[in-house]
Amino acid sequence: MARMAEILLQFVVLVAIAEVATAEKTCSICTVGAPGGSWNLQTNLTRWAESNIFYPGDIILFNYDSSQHNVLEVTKTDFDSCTATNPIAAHTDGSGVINLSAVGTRYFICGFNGHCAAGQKVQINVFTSPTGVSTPNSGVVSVRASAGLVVGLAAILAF
Ligand SMILES: *[C@@H]1O[C@H](CO)[C@@H](O)[C@H](O)[C@H]1NC(C)=O
Ligand SMILES: *[C@@H]1O[C@H](CO)[C@@H](O)[C@H](O)[C@H]1NC(C)=O
Ligand SMILES: [Cu+2]
Repeated sequence: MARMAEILLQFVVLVAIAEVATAEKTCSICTVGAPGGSWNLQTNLTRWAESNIFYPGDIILFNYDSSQHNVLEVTKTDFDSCTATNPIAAHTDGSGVINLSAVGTRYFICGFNGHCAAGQKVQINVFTSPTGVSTPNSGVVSVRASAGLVVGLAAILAF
């Protein structure tokens, strides 16, 4: 039981470190898919999300052709199953300004037929700001340090 918890915790820590190591703080007002992509079927939105790190107070902007796409904020369950019938919020006018006001995960899909299943979906992980406020371009090192603390904690718990 304790061994199981230890393995699980180490796995969580490794995932956290991997995420921090690949993400960089590249925006505080972040246009989804930019640069080089957009909220469409061509952009690898998972890669876009993973190439950024988001803190509370960051803003993400959706820009899209409203005759081709929309933006639905959904639950994790609806994100996973690409269910568009039960959105938390819907943006259908070609834009969408989302305030990532709190730590947590937000889920967005396109509600047009087949688009989510084809990959037009994005999960945004909002991390605790290292300084308590949004600090573009200065967070990564501090986040690494707190990941180190978690490793230390895991080591202590292992004994
Ligand atoms: C999108 O990017 C992710 C992360 O880099 C990668 O794992 C995935 O295979 C890519 N998807 C496509 C369809 O290329
Ligand atoms: C975003 O939300 C936070 C927390 O509610 C708030 O303090 C901040 O002013 C908001 N930012 C904008 C641009 O509305
Ligand atoms: Cu779409």
